[in-house]
Amino acid sequence: MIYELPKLPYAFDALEPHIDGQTMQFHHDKHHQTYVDKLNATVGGYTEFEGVGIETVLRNIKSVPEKIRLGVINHGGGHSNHSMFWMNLSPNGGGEPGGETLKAIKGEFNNFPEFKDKFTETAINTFGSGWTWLTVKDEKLVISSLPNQNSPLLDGQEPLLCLDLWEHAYYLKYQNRRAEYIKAWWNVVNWQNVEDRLKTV
Ligand code: MN3
Repeated sequence: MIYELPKLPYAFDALEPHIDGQTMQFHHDKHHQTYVDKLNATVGGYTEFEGVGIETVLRNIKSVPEKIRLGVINHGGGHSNHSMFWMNLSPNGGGEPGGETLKAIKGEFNNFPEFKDKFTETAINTFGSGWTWLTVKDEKLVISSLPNQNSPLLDGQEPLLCLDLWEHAYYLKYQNRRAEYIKAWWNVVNWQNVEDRLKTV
């Protein structure tokens, strides 16, 4: 087994009432675990993956054997995206960022409310299953949605903040009310984690 499910850095119900404990438990223990299991099944027998983090693999997707490349994009993307999603959230999250993050947001989107509106609108308008991302691309902040489990790392972008828009991320509590889930998610965004990521780009 090359890849492992990371532990959640907080209790399942720590993000309530914004994201409920049952959703978190299924999402982490079942959905994320399945991506890890399928990724391990995909790369099983390929020794070149041993000791190589999934982010590094995705950044160098062209060197992954063609036969398993799509499996690595889907399941490796799922593993990488969810690992980041948990760290992007915190029971002490929400509010507005400071530091370099705020500076970068102001530089690209004028101010935090405009950034928040644009990210929210992009998320609401995402069709089907996918994620909305804040990334650094060519030294600029970019908001975009990507389908399925496609990682921005595949495209040379460095992700700072991600929002899972698959129905499994919100359906138990919010059913079809995706916009309500998106609105609630802002209350648990871990801006310190975003700041830490920005500093390593
Ligand atoms: Mn998910």
